[in-house]
Amino acid sequence: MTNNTRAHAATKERTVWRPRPFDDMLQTFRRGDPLSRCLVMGVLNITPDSFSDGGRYLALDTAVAHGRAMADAGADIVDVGGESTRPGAQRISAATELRRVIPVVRDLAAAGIAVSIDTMRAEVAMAAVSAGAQIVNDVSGGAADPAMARAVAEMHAPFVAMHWRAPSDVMDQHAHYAGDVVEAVGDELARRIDALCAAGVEFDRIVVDPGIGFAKNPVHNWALLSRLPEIGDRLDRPVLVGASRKRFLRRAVGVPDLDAATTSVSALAALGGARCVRVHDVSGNLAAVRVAEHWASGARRSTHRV
Ligand code: PMM
Repeated sequence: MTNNTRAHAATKERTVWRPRPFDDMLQTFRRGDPLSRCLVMGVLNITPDSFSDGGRYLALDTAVAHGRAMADAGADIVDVGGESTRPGAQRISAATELRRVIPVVRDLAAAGIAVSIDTMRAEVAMAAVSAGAQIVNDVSGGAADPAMARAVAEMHAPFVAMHWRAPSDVMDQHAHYAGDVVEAVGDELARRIDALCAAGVEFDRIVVDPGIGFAKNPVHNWALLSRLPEIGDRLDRPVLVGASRKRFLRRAVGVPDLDAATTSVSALAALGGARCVRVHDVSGNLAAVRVAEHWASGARRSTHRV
């Protein structure tokens, strides 16, 4: 390769066009436009022990192939995570997390795919954004790492702040709410948003998540899902829902294949105003949110003459 062709290849790599679905969604939300289609975020866990896909994508080529396959199936965003947060999971080192996620983020972003980084560490978030990630998805909402809020503020990245009370190894001990769980989660998320904004994070770039399955029992999860509009209205922020294949669904539906239950939740969540669902089965959930989109626009149109 000559110096010229090398420079040309480098320029091409830098200028690869990448959709920015989260920014578009945040803008739509800011303008108060009617709900556009709920986004579909595909889950890519590069971990040995996540409860659904643990161990399947530890090799770089299989991880990248699965990320690409989800994008081909219609995922708006691929969410790359290197640390399991299943109940009981122990923390891993930053070095291990970086080694797992950064090459995958780099390859998917270079392929023009919108990537989010699922991490509780500022160091990992910054490295992932440098490698091409557009969104920081933190299950602790910035509470696990005191450096996260400043890092997000400096990077101007959209930030998913999930409701979280404690690390995964002890979170089940924190599934107690004195009063109404929906009010409590709303209050705790409101305090988290205040802390993030005090550290410089732009309010307009925050997306909230009720944290299904995190320090919640099934009753809490169903209350939060069935009252999503209250959470979004109370916080004046778009809502993301991550219920895919989670334990409480198995108990509720009583069948081992949880993708059908997840797609039902996605359709109902989208009708309840969720702006993004984080899921394993992209095509099924894309169909679900498209049905919800038509359902909602059918309801709007039926009040006018067509
Ligand atoms: N759940 C998991 C991991 N990351 N991120 C957000 N924003 N919301 C979630 O509910 C969420 C998340 C754990 O589930 P997994 O093991 O299937 O990734």
